[in-house]
Amino acid sequence: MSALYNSLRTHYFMKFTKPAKSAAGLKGVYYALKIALKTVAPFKTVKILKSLNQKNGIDCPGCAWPDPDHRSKLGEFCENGVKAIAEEAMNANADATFFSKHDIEEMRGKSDYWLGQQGRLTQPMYIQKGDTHYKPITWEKAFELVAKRLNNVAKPDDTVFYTSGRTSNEAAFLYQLFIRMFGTNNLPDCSNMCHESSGVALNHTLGIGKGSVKLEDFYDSELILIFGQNPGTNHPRMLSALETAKKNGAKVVVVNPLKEAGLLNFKNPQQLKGMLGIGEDIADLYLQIKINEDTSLLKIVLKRLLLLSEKNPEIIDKGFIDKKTVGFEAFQKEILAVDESELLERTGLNLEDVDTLVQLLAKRDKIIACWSMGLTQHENGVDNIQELVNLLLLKGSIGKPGAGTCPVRGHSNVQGDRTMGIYEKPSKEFLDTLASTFNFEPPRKEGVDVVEAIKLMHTKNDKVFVALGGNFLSAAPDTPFTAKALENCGLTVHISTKLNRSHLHHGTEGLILPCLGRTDKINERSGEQKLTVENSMGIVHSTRGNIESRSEYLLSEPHIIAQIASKTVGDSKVDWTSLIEDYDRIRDLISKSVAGFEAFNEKLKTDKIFELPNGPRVGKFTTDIGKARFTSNALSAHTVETEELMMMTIRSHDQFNTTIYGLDDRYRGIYGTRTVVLINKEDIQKLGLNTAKTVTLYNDYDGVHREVKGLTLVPYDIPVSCVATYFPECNPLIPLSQTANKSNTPTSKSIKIKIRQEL
Ligand SMILES: Nc1nc2c(c(=O)[nH]1)N[C@H]1C(S)=C(S)[C@@H](COP(=O)(O)OP(=O)(O)OC[C@H]3O[C@@H](n4cnc5c(=O)[nH]c(N)nc54)[C@H](O)[C@@H]3O)O[C@H]1N2
Ligand SMILES: Nc1nc2c(c(=O)[nH]1)N[C@H]1C(S)=C(S)[C@@H](COP(=O)(O)OP(=O)(O)OC[C@H]3O[C@@H](n4cnc5c(=O)[nH]c(N)nc54)[C@H](O)[C@@H]3O)O[C@H]1N2
Ligand SMILES: [Mo]
Repeated sequence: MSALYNSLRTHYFMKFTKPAKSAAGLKGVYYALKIALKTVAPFKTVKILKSLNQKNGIDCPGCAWPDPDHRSKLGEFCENGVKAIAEEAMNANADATFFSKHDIEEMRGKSDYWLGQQGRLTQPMYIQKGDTHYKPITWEKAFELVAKRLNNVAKPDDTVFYTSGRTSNEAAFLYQLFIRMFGTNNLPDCSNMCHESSGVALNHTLGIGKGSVKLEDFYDSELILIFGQNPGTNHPRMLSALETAKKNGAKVVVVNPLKEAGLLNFKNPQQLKGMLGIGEDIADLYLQIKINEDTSLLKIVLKRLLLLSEKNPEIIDKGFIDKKTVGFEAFQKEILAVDESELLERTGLNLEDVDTLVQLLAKRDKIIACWSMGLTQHENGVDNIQELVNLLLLKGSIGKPGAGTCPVRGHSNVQGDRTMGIYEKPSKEFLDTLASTFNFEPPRKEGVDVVEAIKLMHTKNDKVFVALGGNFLSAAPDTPFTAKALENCGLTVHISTKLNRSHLHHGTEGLILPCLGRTDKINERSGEQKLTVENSMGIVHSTRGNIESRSEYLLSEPHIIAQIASKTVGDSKVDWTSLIEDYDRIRDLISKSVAGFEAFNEKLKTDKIFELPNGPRVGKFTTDIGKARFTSNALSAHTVETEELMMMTIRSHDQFNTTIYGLDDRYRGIYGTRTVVLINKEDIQKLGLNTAKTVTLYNDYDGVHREVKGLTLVPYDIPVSCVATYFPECNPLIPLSQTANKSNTPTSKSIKIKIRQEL
């Protein structure tokens, strides 16, 4: 396992400067193009960028932020979108010659950055335990092997089918249909590690696991709250929406332990003013809260609003509360009893700032609450979101223009994949529809999520693991444990575009099946094909790559799935091969099976984009009781002992999840390294640490010693007793046992650690 750790310690020329106070501008465009032109031919870059996020063009494979109706003439993409397409469209190929030159052991010693830089996978590859190298295999043999191994397992539940959120609706639909015909609901996906807490909280309180706002709501809003999100890096085009909102008079409040540049000031590179370096201040109030104390803050705010409303009843929306919600009395009783000063101390904030937030809320009701991983990846992640919903319900701020919930999604089609049935806990209604449409009895037992899947595969029982995209090993917690889980499988199959660490910890047998990506043209018997995706706000639209395939061997994701399905479950109920001659046929099946997709092909032809049904958006709460629920929510149970610190694992500006574009985190002033610990100066002093020497982070959850070595301390503006490190380098410190209540999401943003100085 030591190779696994070694590979994470890559130091180039390190440099630390003051964090930036503004994001984007021409500098952003410059950096993006610099990265793109280093790896992609110029004509290809231009061709892709011209089509990126345009109607009938390529949907950006980066984040899921929606496209505005009026696309900018200067291109509708951001710096990190350019990096995403450069990563996919790069000229280099990790082909059969590459694999013959590099053995598994050697590749395990390389960084994630190096693995990505080797280029696109171009040919199916196979390896057996004991072999040193992956070797080419024909598609025919690969499909037969997968079918044979799947059909040989003792029971269908001895398999795990993972999905990452870049997969199209068409691929996701075929995949889940095939898997359920095969006989299991073991469909873990990246959502389990991401917005699962949002889905659970929103379903329970409002009746749908998705957000309620549309892009236009930002332009109408009076107050936008941004909790635990770093849009300057992870959703840069959201900054344009915030800029417009501010011009229209909205106030923006940010709650985040770090002062993130994009939330301070934004120079819009799509506008002349921004190009000239004139920016718009974004946050009117910045609350630099301690890690996982958002619910403490919200409880104080809720109490103050309730108290104010005793004299000024219009501060809360009693009409809305009476008509549309349940549970208000219990909620009110709980909140009025909280001890403000105790809560305030936990947050590390000052009362004056908290009161400014209360005043802003008191006078407004067109309020949007945005959040991302800073709220979901904690033990009380579901509670965090439910408390935020309480605030919106109190103000009557859901189901009207300019107001509502906005969980800002991660992967570009993660929301669509769920809509298509990628879920280990499918509803009875969804399974009933599949049963009647396709004339088979789907499995009714709930399947495993990511954490449960790792435990299942660890049991040394020759499971079969299939991944439709993603990098299961590096994304999951407890890296060495997860590596063992993959190695214990009988067969591991990765349908991937790029080489990653998951490929290097294969089962008794391992397959890499290379596929076409978002930017590639898909040609099938009936001609060129388009695919579809759903953005973060429930809007469905098409995406069509425009680059000719680089290799005769590459197949699309739907094509690979249909072939595996045909060979595994046969063609008697679904004619898999005919479906992939013309993807309209897949969409016809989706029309019959998924609510909101009726006449799918016709809608795509006439309207190009369409909106899925969303009750809360129109003030209809689709819970089992037909009303929204006020809830009572837990605070973080964490206490850090002396010498302990609370760690959050976050993304740098130069990465997309486990894909590392570069070694800089420009906005945070970190260059040439990813093995860092952002830490408050006071903690450095208190713990007597020397920043000139590296440190080891460690913890001992469940009596198991976990550590990551060779990290550099960076004194940073972060609350005391909190530290930040990068994902995935510090995932070995996250125990599999630390997950959120009710959503089972790994608590990647609140892990207790200690620091040991290295000699
Ligand atoms: N370029 C790029 N774009 C991406 C991605 C990427 O890796 N790169 N990833 C995509 C995916 S899958 C996702 S899910 C999203 C992720 O998008 P984000 O959620 O923005 O990503 P993280 O880096 O995990 O950042 C979390 C933010 O939460 C803050 N935070 C941490 N703990 C707390 C807390 O306890 N309370 C509060 N209030 N804040 C906290 C951190 O300081 C940080 O600013 O982005 C998507 N878009
Ligand atoms: N510690 C810590 N861990 C985390 C997080 C965190 O904040 N902290 N965040 C979590 C979150 S929010 C998420 S979403 C997960 C992400 O988990 P994943 O989605 O599993 O990880 P990615 O890094 O996005 O996957 C990258 C790989 O996907 C493949 N790929 C890229 N494009 C395509 C494509 O078009 N088709 C196919 N078939 N393959 C493709 C490439 O081979 C690439 O190497 O990680 C989670 N893990
Ligand atoms: Mo995510």
